Amino acid sequence: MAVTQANPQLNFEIKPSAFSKQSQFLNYIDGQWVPAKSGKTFESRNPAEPSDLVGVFPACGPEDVNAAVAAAKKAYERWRLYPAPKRGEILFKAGQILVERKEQLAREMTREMGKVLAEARGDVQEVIDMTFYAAGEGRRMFGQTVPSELQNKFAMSVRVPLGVVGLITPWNFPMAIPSWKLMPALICGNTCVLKPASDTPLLSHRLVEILEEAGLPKGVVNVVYGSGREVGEPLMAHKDVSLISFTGSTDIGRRVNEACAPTFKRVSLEMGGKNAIIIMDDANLDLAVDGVLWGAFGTSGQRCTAASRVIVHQAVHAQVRDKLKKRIGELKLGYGLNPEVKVGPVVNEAAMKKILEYIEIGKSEGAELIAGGARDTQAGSGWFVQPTLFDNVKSTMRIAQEEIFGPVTALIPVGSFAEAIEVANGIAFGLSTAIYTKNVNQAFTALRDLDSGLCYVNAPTIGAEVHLPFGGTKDTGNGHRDAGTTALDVFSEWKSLYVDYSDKLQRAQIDD
Ligand code: UN1
Repeated sequence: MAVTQANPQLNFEIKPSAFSKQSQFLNYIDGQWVPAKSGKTFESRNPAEPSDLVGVFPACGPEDVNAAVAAAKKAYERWRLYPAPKRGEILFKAGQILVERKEQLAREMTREMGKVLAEARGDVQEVIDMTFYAAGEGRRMFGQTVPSELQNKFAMSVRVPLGVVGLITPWNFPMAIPSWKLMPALICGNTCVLKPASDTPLLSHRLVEILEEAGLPKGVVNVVYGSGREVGEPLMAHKDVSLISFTGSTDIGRRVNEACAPTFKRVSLEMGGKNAIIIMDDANLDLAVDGVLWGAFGTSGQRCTAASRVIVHQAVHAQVRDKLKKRIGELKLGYGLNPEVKVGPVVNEAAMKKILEYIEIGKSEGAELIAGGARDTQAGSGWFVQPTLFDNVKSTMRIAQEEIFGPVTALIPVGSFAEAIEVANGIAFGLSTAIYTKNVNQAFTALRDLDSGLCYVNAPTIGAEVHLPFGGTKDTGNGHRDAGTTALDVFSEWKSLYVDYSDKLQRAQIDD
């Protein structure tokens, strides 16, 4: 792998052995690695250096989806009967392999998706956490045992799997988000067809290789690569698929919801965000500025939890702006394998263009550009956008309302706590919010009144952990949650069981 030779601007070493030589990758259907039936392929490229080809993947169509669903349907009949603690053992094994390969996987992730190495390690860590967490559920998966209203009658509820589930995952957490869906789906006894994002097929490939190595029976997980139109839509329309779990934009999520309606599929949607950090006049400002830098520019702002709004009390507005301007100027952009780099590229050229368009929209709306605002060609040949700060943004402006999904944040001055909450809630989304304050009354009032699925005090909007529910209100979601025990609710049905051992007809609800 000649990354250093291909780009002389890169002043750090990447061991050639760090990346595998394999460049052709295949679908995984019924335990076999197979090409697309059409023979078509697509490329995955390094966003920091697009001349670096990461791999070539099958570009699938409905016929490949049908084969994957058929394999999953066949495998379901055995997998549903496999005891959950035994399913857990396979996941524990997969977790151990993930621990051993963490560094290698993280490096491949930086290369394929662009996030800096420390964050790629975090992404893999989130997979490890989720895998062990879900594995443990194999010995819990609690239902309820309740008294019956009749004598000699036993009453309880158990979780049962749904069948074949379709998982459609984004590129921004190329392993973590597939794991949020795969691991709970598997522990519940479902079989899966995964369609990963076309920008990051390699990391899903790696995850499935690990599951195979850990002993997952054939057909239990199947992976089909390709576009939303050619793979996603046939999966959503398929009569043998019981659920679609989707993470991505609100626009696509709406289409997923509609596409699943005719077959009454369960649909779990995790969509956009326009997350705010509130900085009150009593906040520790240096801490808050640290939080904004991490929340807004971590993953180059490409998290659904990214802090793309900073609502700041007017008493500390100038101080916060000046501190942010200085600190943004110190952020080093570049290829994320370079340990000095704090901000990597955005995922592809189209994403870069969209972000740059939003920057133009911000300027034309009258927002004041304080830092960044352009493509950075010094950082490398890839899709680099300077970390960008707008000031004096009004809550009604498009840059304060719409998800940009890039390293752009908007400083919105407010005059009071009440106004801060109103502005924070005054958007279509409800994923994550944060408040910096030392006032405990204000902190708890914010936790009560902020309309979002995640709320933080004195920490930024990013950083959710796998054992609590992840998701949002309003246009962010449709009432489901990934992660935590709530993921089990997505991937299982409740079945209520009654056993009457009285040896006579007992009639519930009937007066005798
Ligand atoms: C996402 O942005 O899609 O809380 C997921 C966080 C991460 C997950 C983000 N643990 O920011």
